[in-house]
Amino acid sequence: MIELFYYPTPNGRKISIMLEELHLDYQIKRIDITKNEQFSEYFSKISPLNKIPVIKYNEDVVIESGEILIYLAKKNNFKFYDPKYEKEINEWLMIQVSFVGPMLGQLHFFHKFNPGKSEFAENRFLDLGKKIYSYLDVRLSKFKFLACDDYTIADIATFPWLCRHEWHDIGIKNFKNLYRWYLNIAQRPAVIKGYDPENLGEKIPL
Ligand SMILES: N[C@@H](CCC(=O)N[C@@H](CS)C(=O)NCC(=O)O)C(=O)O
Repeated sequence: MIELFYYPTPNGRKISIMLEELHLDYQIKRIDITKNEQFSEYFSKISPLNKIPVIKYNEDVVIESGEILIYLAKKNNFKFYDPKYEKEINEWLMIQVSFVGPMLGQLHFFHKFNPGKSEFAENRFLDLGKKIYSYLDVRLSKFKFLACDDYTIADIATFPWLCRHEWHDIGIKNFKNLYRWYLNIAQRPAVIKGYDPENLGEKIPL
């Protein structure tokens, strides 16, 4: 049985969605980051940077969401990680972990949770958020999914960040290719299940 150290954030949901897509049995180990449980002695031994997600898969402990997605895909016959598109999948996965997640994460901190604390930071991350929506929209005007015309781990990594679109106030519906991609992924049964693996009644915002 796979153990998923998880909290319902975009990074956590990437992995619950992947596990659902692969039809794997897994057990959620909730690490409540709002209560600083990530800093407990127990979890510090598992996660060197005190971050979720982490998986335990037999003898392996795997950290970092991008690597966890690659690891799970490789263990499962390269599902959602077709070697034919490895370069493009890695590119868009790296774009997610190095840019989309960190910048939208800062937008959440300043625009959603601390408005009025720093006009400079709010404007900077709102501007970067708009750029991200625009870059993704252009890419999705050329391909059905981010890396190619197939659904891959690059989409699985990026989708949960766009699920916070109501927090961003950028207007996802104005980005026609991005919104088409978003609605397509949002209706996948594994995504709906993986978005709320604890059955808390959380729904993907459309
Ligand atoms: N680069 C990491 C980022 C993971 C991350 O930032 N996790 C957040 C939740 S979304 C976390 O655990 N934050 C707790 C903390 O930093 O104290 C990944 O992609 O897995």
